[in-house]
Amino acid sequence: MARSYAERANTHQSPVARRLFALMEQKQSNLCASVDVRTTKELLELLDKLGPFICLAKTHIDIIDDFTYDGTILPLLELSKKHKFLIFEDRKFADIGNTVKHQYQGGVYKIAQWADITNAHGVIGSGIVKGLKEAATETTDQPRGLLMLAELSSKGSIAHGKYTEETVEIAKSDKEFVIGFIAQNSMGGQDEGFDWIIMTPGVGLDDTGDALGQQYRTVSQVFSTGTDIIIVGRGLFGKGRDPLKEGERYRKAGWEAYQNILR
Ligand code: 5IU
Repeated sequence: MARSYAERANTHQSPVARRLFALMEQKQSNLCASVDVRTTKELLELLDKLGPFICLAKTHIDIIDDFTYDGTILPLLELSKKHKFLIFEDRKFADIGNTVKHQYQGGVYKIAQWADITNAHGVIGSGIVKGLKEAATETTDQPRGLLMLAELSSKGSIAHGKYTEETVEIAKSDKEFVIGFIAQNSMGGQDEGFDWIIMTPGVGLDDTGDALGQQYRTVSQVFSTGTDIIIVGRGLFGKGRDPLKEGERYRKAGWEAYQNILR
């Protein structure tokens, strides 16, 4: 039987994961909004609407045309406090430890300063976890968490089988910093003392995919294969959709699916 978010909020090794589970329980939400929009105004307006329904906001900060730290990040952090959600920058780091350390800390975006969670590909080996952990520790005393990319939702993805298994091995290299996976299935680990969080993109209640290789499964389908958090983008705010209505619809669907697996 699945363990409750409330229980995991008490026992997880990572302070970020504990905070996330506590928020999920409090807001009755396992919904992560993926807000792939191009302007600061759209980003902030959308998250102000979706805020009450989500536990996590997933950003691609490098697609914001008018990005500035003060104009984009400071109000984003205000919104995360106002609505009580964490921030996940979907950066998908994929270089040697020394390089990702600079990419996480520096440049224009300074991700380690503001994102509670980020993610990385396993292709590089465990040096990537070490490099990112060093960057987080040097940058802030706020807790930070990393997700490894174990499986993808897109058609023809080559991340499966041995690649996924090796990525899971890399995740084991840091029990406190690596909090889980972006994946389509459970990655196990419980019998070895890991409490990995599975976050799943490619979730849609009305569509089966898009023209560029995205594939959607429903909320109940992804919970049946071990998801903890559903990542939803265009299902919440795509053309003709009302984020207030869809936010509550996906929150409710996610919460009901979670309660069903607890039974
Ligand atoms: N995303 C995926 N699938 C993946 C990975 C990331 O869709 O396997 I890894 C990202 C891309 C986008 C969001 O930011 O999740 C999904 O958006 P839509 O729900 O609009 O398709």
